[in-house]
Amino acid sequence: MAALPVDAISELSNLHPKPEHIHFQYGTAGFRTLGSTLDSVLFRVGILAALRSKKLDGKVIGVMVTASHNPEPDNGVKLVDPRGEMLENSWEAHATHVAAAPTTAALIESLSHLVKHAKIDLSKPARVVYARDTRPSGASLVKALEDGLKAMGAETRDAGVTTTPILHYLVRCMNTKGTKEEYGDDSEEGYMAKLSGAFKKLVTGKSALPPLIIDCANGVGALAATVLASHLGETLHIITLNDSTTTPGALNNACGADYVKTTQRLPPSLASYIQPGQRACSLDGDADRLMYYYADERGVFHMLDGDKIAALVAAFIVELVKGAGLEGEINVGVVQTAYANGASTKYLSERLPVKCVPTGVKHLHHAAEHYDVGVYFEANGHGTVLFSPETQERLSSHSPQTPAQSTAINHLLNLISLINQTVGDALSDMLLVETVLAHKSYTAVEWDSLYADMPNRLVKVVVKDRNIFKTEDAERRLVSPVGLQGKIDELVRRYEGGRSFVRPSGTEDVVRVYAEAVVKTQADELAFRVAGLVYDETGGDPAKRPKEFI
Ligand code: G16
Repeated sequence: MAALPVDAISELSNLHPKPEHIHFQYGTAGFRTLGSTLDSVLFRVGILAALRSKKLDGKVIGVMVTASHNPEPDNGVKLVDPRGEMLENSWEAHATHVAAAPTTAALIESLSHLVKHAKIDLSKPARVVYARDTRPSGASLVKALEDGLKAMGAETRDAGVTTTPILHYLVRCMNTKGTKEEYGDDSEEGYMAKLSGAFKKLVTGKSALPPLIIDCANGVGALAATVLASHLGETLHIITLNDSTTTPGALNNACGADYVKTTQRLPPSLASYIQPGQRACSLDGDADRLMYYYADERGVFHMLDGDKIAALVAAFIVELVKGAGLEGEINVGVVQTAYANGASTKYLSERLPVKCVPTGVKHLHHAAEHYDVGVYFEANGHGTVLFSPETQERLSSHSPQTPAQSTAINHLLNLISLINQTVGDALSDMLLVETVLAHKSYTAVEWDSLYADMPNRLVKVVVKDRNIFKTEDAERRLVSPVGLQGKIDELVRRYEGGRSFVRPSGTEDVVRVYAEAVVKTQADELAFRVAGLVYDETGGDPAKRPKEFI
């Protein structure tokens, strides 16, 4: 029976000591905090990735070094399971425990406990693929990760600087190579060829769309979007902006999907490029989120967020399923979170089954797996579409009765190749949106008119300890601090069409407040009032109370 390589771990662990007084926690999307504090975490994640691979009989595990939408000084790391999905829930607690060990001796003890508790056969091989985004802190954090992998004697592959969704794609490809579930060629080139090939087939015979502006958030998406553009050639004219990946401080700064969603504004850097009615989109720092938008003739900004993408895509897939003669046999459903705009939930639930789950792709992904075709999108633009294995099989083996049915089935099969089913993927989602727009001959304005958003506002509140905030009912209600939800309910009642909820962020050290109301000024007021309640209730320093909190 093989044992933990205690000597190698100890020797290398001493080079990566845990900083005192920092509590690392595996949150919504892995560990995420100031990059300069994460060295020990990366070393330990290397060990964890190897153990997870051993536990799964040598399947390839992914490690992505990124802090996605967060500002440049932040960084983070998350583990990717063999099918390209997020790390299994039960291992998040193991990861937190291992990262918390204060000393090398405590680390060995924590790892030994994990090996025993999870019944890991250490004689199995460990195979890990890893990548990072363009953050300046990434390179040294990868070195720490490599030390952890080395301590465990893992077989490794460095996928270099690439997007989060490409890393997820690689994991799935490597694990399915040579099987009947083969997902694609396990290279960035394979990813580009798969997506662009499917897109070209889907838009054959459709009128070319006007040029699309992509705001790359000055992140790794700029590199991938440029390669994709060359693969697409004439099929889709792409203009990439905000592609300064080496300019210090530029990443996600006044640009990117999160900026657009939270400020509900055009990135200022796009203002001189975008024509009235022209559609544009923003990626986030690691290209797993996507926001579309346009400015109208009067210069008024209109956002086409994850909810609008879900509405567009779900309706298109339902139409194709009907066209294929499979209505009633293949059921399409949608998964959202509490952040979904009330108008989108109303629009979608009048047409399809809709489920609400807590924030985090991992929750949406698992809920979407319960449908034959599960469309999941967070309002922030993070999402994808899942086709169950049975549905894929049924589509491949179905004999169409008419040429129209045959066309619809081909479109569905090509969509399966176009969509990155491992995780939300801004570039794949972008091609999906472009496909639907081309098929429906929609402009951004027509797409926007599917339903009118309820005015809404998202506010961040910095509190002493966000861990005291506990929620229930898919994060729509607070159970702790006790009594606060009652006060929020009391406020919400005073606003027409009012809705508001409070939850701790899993990626930033803040509490998020969301509010909706029939009138925009009322939505803003409700959000700031609730934010004020949160701030005061939790003992915020009155001198530092943001002045907009009413
Ligand atoms: C991550 C998660 C998303 C989540 C977002 C914000 O996105 O993958 O599912 O919506 O964080 O989470 P929170 O409100 O808990 O901070 P990303 O793009 O930052 O990796």
